[in-house]
Amino acid sequence: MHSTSTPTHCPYCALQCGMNVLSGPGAPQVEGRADFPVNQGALCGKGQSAAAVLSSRVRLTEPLVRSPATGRLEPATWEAALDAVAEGLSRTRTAHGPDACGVFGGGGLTNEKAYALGKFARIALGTSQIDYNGRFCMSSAAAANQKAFGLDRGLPFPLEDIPRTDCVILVGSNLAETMPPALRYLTELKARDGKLIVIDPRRTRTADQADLHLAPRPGTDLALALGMLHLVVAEGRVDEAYVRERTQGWAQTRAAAMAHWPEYVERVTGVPLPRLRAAVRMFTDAEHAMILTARGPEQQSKGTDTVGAWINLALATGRPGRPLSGYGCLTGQGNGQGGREHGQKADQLPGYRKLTDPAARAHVAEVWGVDPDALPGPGRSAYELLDALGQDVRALLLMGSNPVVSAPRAAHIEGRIRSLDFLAVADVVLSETAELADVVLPVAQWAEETGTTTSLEGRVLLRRRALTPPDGVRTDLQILHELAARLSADSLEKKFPTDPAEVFDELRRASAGGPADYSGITYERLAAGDAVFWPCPADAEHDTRGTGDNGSTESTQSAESTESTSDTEGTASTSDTEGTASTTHTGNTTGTPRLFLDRFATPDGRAVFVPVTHRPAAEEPDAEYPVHLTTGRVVAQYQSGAQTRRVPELNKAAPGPFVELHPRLATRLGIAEGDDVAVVSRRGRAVAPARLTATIRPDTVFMPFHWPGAGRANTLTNPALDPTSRMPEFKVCAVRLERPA
Ligand SMILES: Nc1nc2c(c(=O)[nH]1)N[C@H]1C(S)=C(S)[C@@H](COP(=O)(O)OP(=O)(O)OC[C@H]3O[C@@H](n4cnc5c(=O)[nH]c(N)nc54)[C@H](O)[C@@H]3O)O[C@H]1N2
Ligand SMILES: Nc1nc2c(c(=O)[nH]1)N[C@H]1C(S)=C(S)[C@@H](COP(=O)(O)OP(=O)(O)OC[C@H]3O[C@@H](n4cnc5c(=O)[nH]c(N)nc54)[C@H](O)[C@@H]3O)O[C@H]1N2
Ligand code: SF4
Ligand SMILES: [Mo]
Repeated sequence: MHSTSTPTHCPYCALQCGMNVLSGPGAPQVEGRADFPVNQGALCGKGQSAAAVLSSRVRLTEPLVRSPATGRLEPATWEAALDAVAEGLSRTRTAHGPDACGVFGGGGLTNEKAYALGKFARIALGTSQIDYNGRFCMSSAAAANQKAFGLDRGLPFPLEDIPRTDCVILVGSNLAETMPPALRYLTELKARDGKLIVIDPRRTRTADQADLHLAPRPGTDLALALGMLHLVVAEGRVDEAYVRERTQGWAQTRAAAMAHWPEYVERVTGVPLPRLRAAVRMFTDAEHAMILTARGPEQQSKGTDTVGAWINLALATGRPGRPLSGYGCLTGQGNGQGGREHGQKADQLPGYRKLTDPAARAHVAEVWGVDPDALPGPGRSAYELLDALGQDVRALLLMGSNPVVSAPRAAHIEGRIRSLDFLAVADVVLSETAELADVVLPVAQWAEETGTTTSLEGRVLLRRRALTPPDGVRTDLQILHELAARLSADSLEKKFPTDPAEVFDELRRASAGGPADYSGITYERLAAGDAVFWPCPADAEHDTRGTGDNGSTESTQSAESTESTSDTEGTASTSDTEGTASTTHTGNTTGTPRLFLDRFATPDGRAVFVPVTHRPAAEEPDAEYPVHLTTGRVVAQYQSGAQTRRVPELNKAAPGPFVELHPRLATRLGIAEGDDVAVVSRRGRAVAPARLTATIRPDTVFMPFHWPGAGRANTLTNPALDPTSRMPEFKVCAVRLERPA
C-alpha cells in the first residue's frame, strides 16, 4: 500500500504528461493523472515505467573518480569528487584561459537548472563556451519562428485547439510513437470530420491516421512547401486581405515560390503532382487550419529555411494569429521549451534575451550582481563545441546529455571527448559519455527534487518533490553551488542557491521584461493549477483570465485549477522547498495561452515572410552511396537510451537497433528479414538486423538512434550544419548497404 500520492509530471518528453508518484513502504510507482488536461490520465510505456529508473539497482549512488593507478572509475567521497572537478576546471582555466572550459547542458533539465548552468558558465567559469543538446532538437523551428513572428514559443496555442480546427498538416512528426497520448487530438479531429495530412518518407503509425499521406524523399520538404505555395498562388487561394493587413514581405516570397514549378517539385520530392494538388485543396478549403512541424523537416542543414517555407504557406493562407489556426513546432524534450529560454544556449541570456544586446546584458548583470562587461560573448553551437573538444576547449562539464550516442558523426565526437584534458559528467546513470569521464557526479532525479518545466505548449509546470533521494546523490543545483565555492575565493556560492524556489525567484527577475517573461509566475500559482502559459509578466492584465488575446478557455481552466488545488491540499508532500501555500482559486492561472491574436511580436506587429529557395541536402546519393539514410525514434526508447535501456519492459519492447528497409531494396541486395546489414556512410559503418517493411520509400532506409555500439545510427550521420540554427543534418545522408563479412 502506498501512503502518499504527489502530483507531478513525467521525466521524459515535452508533452509533460501529468502523473502521480505513489510513495510509502515499498518501491515507488506512478499513475497517470486524470486531472491534467493534456494526457487525461494516459501515459505511454516510458512514462508508466519511469519509476524503475529511481531504483538504486540501475542508477548511480556514489561519485566516481578515475584512479591514476588503475585508469578506472572508482567510488569516491563527494568532497574528493567535487575537489577533483574544481581542480580540473581551474587547472585548465589557468593554463589556457576561461574559454578552454566548456559546459554542455540539456533540454531535460528544469528551468531552474538550465538557468543556474548558464549563469555558472558565465560568472563562475567566465567562459563563453556553453551550449546544449536542444541545438540538436528544435533550433531550426526556433530560428524560423523568431524570423517570422518575432518570438519562439513552440506552439502558440494549446494542444486542445488541434481537434477543433478543420485541417492539420503534420510535417515529419511521428507522434503516435513520440507522444502517444497526443494522438488523441488527431483522432478527435477526425471524429469531427477534420482532415489530417501527414508528410513523412515513411508511412508511420501516425501517417496511418492521415486522410492524405505524402512521402517525399528525405530532405525535400523545402521544395514540397514551395510547390504547395506555388499552387496556392496559381489557383488564386491566397488570403489577400490577411496578407495585406497582417504581414510584410509577400512580393519576394511570392516570386520565390513562383520559381518552383510544380513539375520540378514533383521530380525533386517524388510526390506525384495530383497528390500535391489534393493537399493544397484540402488545406485551403478548410476554414481553420494548422501546420505543425517536428524533427523531420527541422533536422536538416536547411531546417530554418524549410520551416520558413511551411510558415510562408501558413501566412499566405491567412492562418497564424487566427483562432484555431496557425503554425506550431512540436518541441521534444521534457523541458525543451523552457530549456531554450533561460541561458544555457550559446548566444542567450535568461528570458530569451540576446547575449549581444547591451540592455539585456545590463539587466541580467544587475540581477547577478556582476559588471556587464564581465559577461562573455556568444560561444560555439553544440556540434561546433563538441568538435572543439581536446583542441580549443580542453575541459568539459556535462549535465543532462549523452553525446557519445546522440551527436552526429558520433565516432569522431567520441574521439574528441576522449582527447579532453578533463571531463566531468553529472548524470543519474553511468551513460556511455559518463563512462569516459574523469569524474562522475550522481544526481537526484525528477521525483526527488522540485523544479519547473515548460511544455511544448509553453505551459509552465511544477514538478514536485515526492521522494527523498537516496544517500550518496546530490542535486544539480547543489553541485553548481559546491563548485562555485571551490572556484572562487569570495563566496561566489552565495550566488548559486540550492533551493529551487530561490533559483526560480531569481529567474523570474532575470526574465522580467524579456520575450519569455516569467515574472508573474510563482510556485504558489503553479501549485494552484496547471495552466500558466508564458509570457506572464507580473502585471494586472496577466493576473486575470480571459483578457484580450488570451482566448476562450475560461471555463475549462477554472475547472482544472479548482481540481488541482484540492489535489495539492490532499497530498502530504515531503518537499521542503515547494512553498505550496495552496491558494484557493483566484482565477489567475492563465498567462498567455494563445499568442498573436492581435499582433505578432515583431516591431510593427506584422508577421514577416522570409523568401526561401530549395537546395539539395548536404549529401545526396551517388554511385558509391546510393541510398538515403534517415533516423528517428521508436516508442519504447527515449533518446540516447541512457535511462530507458535500463528498464526491462522497455527493452523487451525495443531490444536493439535495426535497419528499416523496403522489401524491393532488400531483394535487390539479397537481404532477408533479420539478416545483419552493414550501413556505410562517409563517416563510418554501423551493423544491425534488417527489418523489412513496405511502409518506407524504396530509396530510403531508417535507423532509430537509441543505441550505442555497433548499431549506433550516429556513427553514420552527417554533421553538416544549418547556417542559421547550427542544426546538424540528422534526417538525411547518403549510405550504401552491405552484407557484413
Ligand atoms: N519514444 C520516444 N518519444 C520521444 C523521444 C524519444 O527519443 N523516444 N524524444 C523526444 C524528443 S527530444 C523529440 S525531439 C521528439 C521527436 O519527435 P518526432 O519528430 O516525431 O520524431 P522522429 O522520429 O525523430 O522524426 C519524426 C519523423 O520524421 C520522419 N522524417 C525523416 N526524414 C524526414 C524528412 O526529410 N522530411 C519529413 N517530413 N519527415 C522526415 C521520420 O520518418 C519520422 O517518422 O520526440 C520526443 N518523444
Ligand atoms: N541520429 C539522430 N540523432 C539525434 C536525433 C535524431 O533524430 N537522430 N535527435 C536529436 C535530439 S532531437 C535530441 S533532443 C538529442 C538528445 O540526445 P541526448 O542529449 O543524449 O539526450 P538524453 O539521452 O535524454 O540524455 C540525457 C542524459 O542526461 C541524464 N539526465 C536526465 N535527467 C537529468 C538531470 O536532471 N540532471 C542530469 N545531470 N542528468 C540528467 C540522462 O540519464 C541522460 O544520460 O539527440 C539528438 N540526436
Ligand atoms: S508521452 Fe511523453 S510525457 Fe507522456 S508519458 Fe510518454 S514520455 Fe512521458
Ligand atoms: Mo529532441
